[in-house]
Amino acid sequence: MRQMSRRSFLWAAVAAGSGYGGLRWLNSRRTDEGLVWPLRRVLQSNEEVSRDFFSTARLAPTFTSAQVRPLRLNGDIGLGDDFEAAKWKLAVQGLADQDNPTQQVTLAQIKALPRVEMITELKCIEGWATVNRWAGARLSDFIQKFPPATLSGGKLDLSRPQDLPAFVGMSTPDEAYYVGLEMEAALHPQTLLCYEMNGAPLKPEHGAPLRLAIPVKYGVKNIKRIGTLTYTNHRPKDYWAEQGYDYYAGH
Ligand SMILES: Nc1nc2c(c(=O)[nH]1)N[C@H]1C(S)=C(S)[C@@H](COP(=O)(O)O)O[C@H]1N2
Ligand SMILES: [Mo]
Repeated sequence: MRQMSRRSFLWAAVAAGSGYGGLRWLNSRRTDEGLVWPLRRVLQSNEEVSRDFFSTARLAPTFTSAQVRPLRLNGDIGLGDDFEAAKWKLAVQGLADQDNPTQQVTLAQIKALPRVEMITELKCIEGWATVNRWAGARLSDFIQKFPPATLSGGKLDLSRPQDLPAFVGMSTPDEAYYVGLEMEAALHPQTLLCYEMNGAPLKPEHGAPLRLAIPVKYGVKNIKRIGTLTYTNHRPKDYWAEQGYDYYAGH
């Protein structure tokens, strides 16, 4: 609530300032990463406010089975035909293992992690939303099983987030679509590496063999057909952020 009212306040401040002639002023400002700078600043302060209040205990709303909607399809960047699902492995980079910082993880290894189901909303920045049933492994369980190199060089301890790499980056196997996530979003209990949607194996157009479901973020971050997963301290590149959308993309 606090986050929402603070956010509404920021937008209201912009709206008030952009009344008569204000919009023309706004639109003629220098752009910063594809967006006029005053709006970019607002997104950045929203991000700071959201990150301050973000907690892995704050859950996105969940729904009942009766509220699940038929699959809705959007976005096929990085889902080209030149792909053999049977040969797929997830390339994981930035691992703690000094000798093998990059490893190939199989779907069987991901399915061996505790299976979690959730019914949550996928909200697209285009303005629509749908309710899906997801099944997969928590990304936090994956991170425990395939731990990143820590900053101290010591053993992974999730209660010391300051010792973890700050981000997780993911991209499609062809690297045409890619997203960056703050580590706290990656560790959120509703952030799942999914192999099923609405009770059936994931379909190719929805990202088979493995996609992300992250209901604390907009649809853009729910990357389909994950090919690589990278633990890093550098903010990973993000396809839609490069087009001028909010990098944080939380709601
Ligand atoms: N690889 C890939 N993942 C993607 C996209 C994309 O174009 N390519 N589009 C995103 C967007 S904008 C949305 S809204 C969701 C839609 O997921 P769905 O098609 O399973 O409903 O996928 C996201 N993941
Ligand atoms: Mo979207």
